Amino acid sequence: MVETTKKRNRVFNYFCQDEQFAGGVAWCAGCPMELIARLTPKVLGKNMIFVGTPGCAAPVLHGQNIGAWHRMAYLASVMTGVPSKATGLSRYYNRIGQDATVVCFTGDGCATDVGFQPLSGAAERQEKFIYLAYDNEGYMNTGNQRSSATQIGAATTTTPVGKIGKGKSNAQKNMPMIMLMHKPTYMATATVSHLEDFIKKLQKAKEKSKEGFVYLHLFSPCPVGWRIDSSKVIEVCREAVRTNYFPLWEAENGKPRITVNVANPKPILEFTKLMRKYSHLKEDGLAELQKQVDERYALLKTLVNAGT
Ligand SMILES: Cc1ncc(C[n+]2csc(CCOP(=O)(O)OP(=O)(O)O)c2C)c(N)n1
Ligand code: SF4
Ligand SMILES: [Mg+2]
Repeated sequence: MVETTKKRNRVFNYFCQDEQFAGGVAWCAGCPMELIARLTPKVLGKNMIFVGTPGCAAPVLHGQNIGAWHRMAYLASVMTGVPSKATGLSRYYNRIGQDATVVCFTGDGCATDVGFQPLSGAAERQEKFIYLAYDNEGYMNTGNQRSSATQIGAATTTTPVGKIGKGKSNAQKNMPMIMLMHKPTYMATATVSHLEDFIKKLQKAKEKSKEGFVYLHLFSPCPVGWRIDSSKVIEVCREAVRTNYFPLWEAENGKPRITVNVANPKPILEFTKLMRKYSHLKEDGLAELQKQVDERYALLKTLVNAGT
């Protein structure tokens, strides 16, 4: 109990300090990406530069007309070039000896599809910056189209549910695992229901980005596209962890470790019932989704146990 209170106070303290964003910004009510964006500079400190791409983060990170929504340095990039821009920036600051933490802040569509090649290249070269992908499992800013991060069975505007369509017919690309195979200096998955865990990972990310490439994969459900009540978004994140839909783990130099152990994972229905994205799934659809979740978790456990 005392430990839990201490943890809550540590998180609370972070939220009270040095707010870099305006009080009200143009993100939808309940969007966890806002929480991720607000918390990141509080932990990483002021010497950070956001490099962003078109997507839901952009309207606020870019600013509107001549007004800014935040006080940080920001560089806008095309979706295909964000790690290349970050490479130039971080190399330049290293060359002149100036302390700077360069953070790519992109959606899953950019990370897993449109901008994957330069991300893979930067990871392979061990460029010294942080790549943070907020994963809302689709192209949300353009109208909830499926991306390769969209999970099997999910209803989106390009995988609709009707007489013929039954949601996405193939499984989600296992992006954290793909990035693990690049052996980044540090990588982690995180979400906003477990802020203490996220904060520790951000602190480690900052330190490790001085040595090489860092990848952070943030589970960030979209209340609009997933059709979740705004007040239930944190619960959705928590249930994603408790069902192993989104396990929380980290890896240093390719060696994975689970950071939040779930002793008795709940069935996937406890997660899917909180949103309309999966509300059409019957027994067979849920079984297929459960199979995906179990297979992925088993793979992760095998790699953890092998000390890969
Ligand atoms: C090369 C390229 N392709 C397509 C687009 C159109 N586009 C703008 S925002 C966006 C959605 C990006 O999705 P994601 O990266 O997942 O971010 P989200 O909108 O979900 O926050 C797309 C496809 C673009 N700007 N550039
Ligand atoms: S559409 Fe979804 S991801 Fe985009 S800002 Fe709104 S809630 Fe967030
Ligand atoms: Mg997205």
